[in-house]
Amino acid sequence: MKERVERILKEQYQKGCGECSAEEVYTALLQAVKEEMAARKLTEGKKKLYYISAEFLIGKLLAGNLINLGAYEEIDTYLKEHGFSMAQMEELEPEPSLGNGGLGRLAACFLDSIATLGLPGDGVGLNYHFGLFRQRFENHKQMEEPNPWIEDQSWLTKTDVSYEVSFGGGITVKSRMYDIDVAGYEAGRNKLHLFDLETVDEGIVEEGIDFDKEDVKRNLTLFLYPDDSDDAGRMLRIYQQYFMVSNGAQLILDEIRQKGGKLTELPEYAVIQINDTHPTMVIPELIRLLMQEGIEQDEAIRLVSQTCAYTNHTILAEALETWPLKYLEKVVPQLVPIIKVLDERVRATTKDRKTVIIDRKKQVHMAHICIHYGFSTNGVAALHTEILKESELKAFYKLYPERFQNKTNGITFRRWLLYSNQELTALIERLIGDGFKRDADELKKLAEFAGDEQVLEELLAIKQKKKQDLADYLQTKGIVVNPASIFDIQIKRLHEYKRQQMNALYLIYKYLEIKKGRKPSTPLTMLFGAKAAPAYIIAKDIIHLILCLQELCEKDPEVSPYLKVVMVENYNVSLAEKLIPACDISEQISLASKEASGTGNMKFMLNGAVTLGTMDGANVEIFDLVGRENMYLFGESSDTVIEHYKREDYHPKKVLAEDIRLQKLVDFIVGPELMAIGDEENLTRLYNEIVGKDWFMALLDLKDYIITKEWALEDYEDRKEWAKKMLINISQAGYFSSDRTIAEYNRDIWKLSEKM
Ligand code: 26Q
Repeated sequence: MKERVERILKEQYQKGCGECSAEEVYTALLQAVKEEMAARKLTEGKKKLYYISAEFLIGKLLAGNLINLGAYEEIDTYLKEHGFSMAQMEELEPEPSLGNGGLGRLAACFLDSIATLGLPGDGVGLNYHFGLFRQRFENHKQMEEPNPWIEDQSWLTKTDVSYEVSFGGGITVKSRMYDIDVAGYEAGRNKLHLFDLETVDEGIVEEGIDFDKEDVKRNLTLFLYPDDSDDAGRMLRIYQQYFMVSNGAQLILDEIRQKGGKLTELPEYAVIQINDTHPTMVIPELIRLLMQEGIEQDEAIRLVSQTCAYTNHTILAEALETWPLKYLEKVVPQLVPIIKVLDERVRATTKDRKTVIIDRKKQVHMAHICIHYGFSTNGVAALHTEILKESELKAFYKLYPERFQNKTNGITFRRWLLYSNQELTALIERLIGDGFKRDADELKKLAEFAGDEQVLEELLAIKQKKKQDLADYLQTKGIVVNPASIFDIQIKRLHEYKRQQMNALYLIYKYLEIKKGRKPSTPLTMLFGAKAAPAYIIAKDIIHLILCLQELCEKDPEVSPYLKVVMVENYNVSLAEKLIPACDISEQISLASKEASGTGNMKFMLNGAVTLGTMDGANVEIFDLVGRENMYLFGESSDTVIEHYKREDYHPKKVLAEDIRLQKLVDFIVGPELMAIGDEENLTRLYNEIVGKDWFMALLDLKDYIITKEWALEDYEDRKEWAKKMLINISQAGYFSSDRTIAEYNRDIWKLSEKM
């Protein structure tokens, strides 16, 4: 790799590494890595997986690619020899934020594991010119800015693949496919195909992004849509989705023909994993294309149904996509007759109107298409899948019990351990050898060292080092944190169900305790990172509250030595890589039944944080693995919560009336201290929401949350016992390797042969 870099520097700048600028070295590195990857053999097989997703939150790629190519250390040393560093290179790399959060990041982890396991499988998505907005804070409020990431030199490689895609109103566009190579860890190579339009015009951003039909050619792949149910009616999103799936479908059929296959053999050549409902239209689109090739409708439907599998990532009713039939008639009129046929078939075979595709209000239920016309439906954690089967999708489960299965999410250990926590990786390797890098289950061997004081000391020393690293990094952004304090971290999209507001109420509790003179033995630093969808008013009010609390603590000399609040700006993958290894307490506090899985919870566990959480999503599985001793559980169960919703018997006012202390915490939101810092409108609106509605029941669990968190903070004082908990968490984290998840997808759904 070093030689490649040298050669490129010579060719392009006629200089050696020592005489080049950091930017020049970065550009050469990028090219060298691309060359090295291109030289790797592509993983091939008769049958291929197409993981189709509106989001791939790949994050920066340089370091991860170097690790997977086995060249990280070589380049690290090489850079140091010439007065540069990897950290410096990473700062120069723009982060592609081509996803909102969990679902997009999961897709990226999956690509890594698919390549690593040597499975023939490519990603198919869109090449958004601007990723998720950049977040900035001004007057304690979130501001959104465009977030470009494509530079002259980037990971994208332009291909000569191009297709025509037609929309209603006589609009036809020509696509262009760009590829990003995905190298497996010490093995294999696959591709991420991102489709784009050459006519997209970044210049129109200043004029706003409001969509106008005439402008589809200039607008189509300009922006990633924020996860924002209020905005879900936006027509451009349907244009984007259809553009993605039509290109994907054409690519799949082309690749079958290139292999000499017949289109009637579709299920033998392709399996399509539909990542949430966003790519649903691939089903009617493929049926349409097959019929165009002369295949009978019945046969086309059968072939497509045997090829498509669907993953559900949410049970939030408001997030399940339904589109007015009118919109589809306008954007994709060619699909409407097919969707109607699919609906009629459902009506002819089942009496249960809950499963129809087009409902009485002429709304098209995208998930219903996927379940009826796919061969597999899966949830993303054990509890989530149970809830799908027993309540949310019960009517479907009755129809097709054999199609439902669970695939608990996972994360790639290459990024979330080997790269982001090299110190911990080195310790593990010294203790149990390097087998865990290929077989994450081997981490279990670490449990043997639970009584080894020396190992526990080393573990604590590594955590301290990562906390210091984070403190040093934050210092460069003008933020001072005390590395001797407890780092308690909640980083994830801002959503009421994730209950950052409950954490903020704890903060108020702690602030008031300290004011009363009850000072903690070890100071506490509460770190937050979260973007709110631009139109999600209450989410933005919660950010406002946290930023006001940040200032309140900061400016109060009685409090600031003991309690520090930091909400980092523009939380993204790169920040996660710095925050997670430094965490002591991982906040996973969603309302039970609402978080499908969570994957941050797994990343924290792997890095030796102890979870403070509810019995929700994959927390349940973490609990099963580590037990009561090594996790702090609180809150009502999903059964209780679901009952409350059914009976409509949860009232925040009742909870507050029963406990005056909770009332005091909530009142603080609109008290003089915060009103002096923040905005009356925002604080009052949030107060009214919590007191009057509290749809995600933050107050239901608040008391238990406070008690449990206090208990965790107390336990932290016994450093040896705490270190033991850290060790047990790491030792049990192997289950959450995405290699395990992908092996299960392949065993139960895709059935690809590992090598041809
Ligand atoms: C929908 C309509 C219009 C615009 C945007 C959207 C939209 C976009 C993204 C709706 C949802 C999403 C993303 C959902 C998501 O990230 N879900 C998370 O998926 C993770 C991976 O399975 C789980 O771990 C999380 O629990 C789940 O919340």
